[in-house]
Amino acid sequence: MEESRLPPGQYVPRGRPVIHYGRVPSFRPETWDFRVFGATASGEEHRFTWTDFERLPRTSVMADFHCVTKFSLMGNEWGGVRPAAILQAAPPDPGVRHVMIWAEYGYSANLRMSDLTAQDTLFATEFDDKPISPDRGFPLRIVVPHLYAWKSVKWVRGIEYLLEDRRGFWEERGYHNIADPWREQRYSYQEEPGEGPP
Ligand SMILES: Nc1nc2c(c(=O)[nH]1)N[C@H]1C(S)=C(S)[C@@H](COP(=O)(O)O)O[C@H]1N2
Ligand SMILES: [Mo]
Repeated sequence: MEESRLPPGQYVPRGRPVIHYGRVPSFRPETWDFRVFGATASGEEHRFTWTDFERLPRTSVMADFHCVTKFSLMGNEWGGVRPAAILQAAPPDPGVRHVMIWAEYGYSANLRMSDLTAQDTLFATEFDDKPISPDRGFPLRIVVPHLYAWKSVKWVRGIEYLLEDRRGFWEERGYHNIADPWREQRYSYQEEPGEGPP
């Protein structure tokens, strides 16, 4: 593996580990929805059904992915929907600089708007040209390859637009608010002033 592709302190494991907290949820297309709420431009919540979601324009992203426990998965191909398509269909208030990505069972991760709109960030429904497997986030996960992988929330169910930054599940439990693997931003004690909410 090219060394330049591996952030400091990371290694390439054998196989492709799957990890998450809690159990794998089941998917029911009739009841599944994707909610966009919080500081929307209209003040209203937007709701996408699975059918609505499937109609959004699609693209693919090839990217590596770095877990804070130090393994990296290299060269993954994801297919899905760019966050821009959702921001367009359900626009945020102009003051929104942060979002919370919400998943089944209340798992969450916060992102800066600039990380959500980064060119490699994707709401993925496919992994290596097949629907994502249930344990990797079926039917929908976000991939944010330029941040540690706990921000790549599996089983996503919505976005909350935030006027002020707020910590997600692992960010509240001692992990870094920004989580850039190239700067080894692993833990919240490493945060510089301005990198996280008080
Ligand atoms: N909903 C949810 N998403 C999650 C997690 C989780 O516990 N719940 N774990 C995160 C962590 S810590 C990692 S490393 C990646 C692992 O993704 P993988 O199982 O596809 O390797 O998923 C992330 N997304
Ligand atoms: Mo992780």
